[in-house]
Amino acid sequence: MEVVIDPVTRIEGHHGVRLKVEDGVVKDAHSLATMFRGFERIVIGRDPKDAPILLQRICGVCHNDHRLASLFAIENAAKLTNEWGAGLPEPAVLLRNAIAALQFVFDHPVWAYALTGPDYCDAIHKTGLVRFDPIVGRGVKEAVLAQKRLHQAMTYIGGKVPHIMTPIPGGVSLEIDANIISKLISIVLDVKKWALGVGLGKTALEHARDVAGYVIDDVSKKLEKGVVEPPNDPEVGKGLYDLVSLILVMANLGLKDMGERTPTMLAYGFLADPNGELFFPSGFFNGKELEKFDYRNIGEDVKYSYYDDEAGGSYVGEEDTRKLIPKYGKAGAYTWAKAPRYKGMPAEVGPLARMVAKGYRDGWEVGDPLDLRKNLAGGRTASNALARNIARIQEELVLIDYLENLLLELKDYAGKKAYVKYEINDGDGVGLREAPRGALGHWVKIRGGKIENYQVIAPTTWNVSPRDSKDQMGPLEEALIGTPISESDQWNVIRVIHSFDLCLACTVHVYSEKSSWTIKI
Ligand code: NFE
Repeated sequence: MEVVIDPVTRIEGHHGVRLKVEDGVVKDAHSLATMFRGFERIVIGRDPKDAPILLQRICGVCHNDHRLASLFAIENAAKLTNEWGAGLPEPAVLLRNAIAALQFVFDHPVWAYALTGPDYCDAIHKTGLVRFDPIVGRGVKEAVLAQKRLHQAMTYIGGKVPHIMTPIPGGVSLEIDANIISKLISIVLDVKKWALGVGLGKTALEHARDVAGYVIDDVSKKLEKGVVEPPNDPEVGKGLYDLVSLILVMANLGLKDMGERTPTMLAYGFLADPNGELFFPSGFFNGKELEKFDYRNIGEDVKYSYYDDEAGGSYVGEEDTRKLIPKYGKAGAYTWAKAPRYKGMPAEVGPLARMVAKGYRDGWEVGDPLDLRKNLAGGRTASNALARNIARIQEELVLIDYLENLLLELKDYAGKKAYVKYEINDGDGVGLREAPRGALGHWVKIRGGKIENYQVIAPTTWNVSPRDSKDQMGPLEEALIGTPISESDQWNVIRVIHSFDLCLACTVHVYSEKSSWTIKI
């Protein structure tokens, strides 16, 4: 039978899935982005310095990510910076990194507590693991209080939230003030205490290893005996340790391999220091090994998207934005998302892809709870819902450490200039970074002081991608195949979808229930 879940809830934006179900499992899946988004068209013909302000409105969640990606692209076109934003005065690079990391540390708990957490509520009771109740009760309250503090911190250096205002073309409209940085450090230490649920004796990274170790040592062994219990530590049971419960509940439900797909994964890299060294490296895992990343391999296919067939291209930087013409009702098409491809292949983006790229470069220092390294080297998949959930939790902890160190470093730059004045008339630029949901890229062509062409690929576009001209499914579509589903229980499908933490607002703006129409722009 066909099962349609539309809208999918507890995501950002508008999404649906159309599933073919046989013998209680998903046999085929179509991922539906149900809104059109025309932001790239909006900036054509404008002053490039307007683009970051307009394009950050793509999303109220990752507003700073789009603002920064757009700034990177126009500063790159002006030959001030590389594609990752390195090249500006040091305080500007570091302040932008602090804003970005604060956003990540804010955003992952939204996913954990508000978006996917409730997927596991009934399972918590079914498996008898009621100690995990924090996810739906006390934990949510504590997470909201921690998030309030993180937004205060972002406001100190971003001006306001959402839609921060201080990063501007050429740097940041703010000098580093030692008192403000001290306030930020105190907030981050409070958040760290919340996240770890214990004293501050260990780094968050050490805790991340503990989390990873706990999963390796205990879950697989204890699963053989039956039920997996939470860590037996009186201090555990607050903050992100609650999130370990997601992993444990999944394991207890026997969902270890759910949401699996061919492990093609892409990371653009993120958090360049003033010398250009990336804290999160770039890389493309082609299903067998990690390849060096080259953004010129990124193209977009529109065979199954509601756009004119000319709207795609083999290199996104050469696509013509004026050809982004909506064609609702196009034969065969089923979504407003395009199909981004790397060397012609679909690729999953997000914390798991970042952890894989970082693991290859840095020796899996954050722990390798699911034997990703062994699985990937052995040709087995390591891309599944459990791995995505673990990676997001680990990344939260890794970034709390990063923030703490960065803020201490920033104190030394008090009173130093964080801005360089420049003009741009002609140039092509690329802005690459990672947003919480994955790899984010902005591409711009500037002629005669105006934007001639602009392209954005948001992380969720990669993950909710439809099929392409070679009929290769998008990552979420493939991950849904094989998921158990019944008339009374569709939770597993939702759990798989939420493991990608989708944001359709970033992906696709105009909605109509009419069956056939064309938007005139
Ligand atoms: Ni709208 Fe976003 C993030 C970006 S979407 S939330 O993270 O960029 O995938």
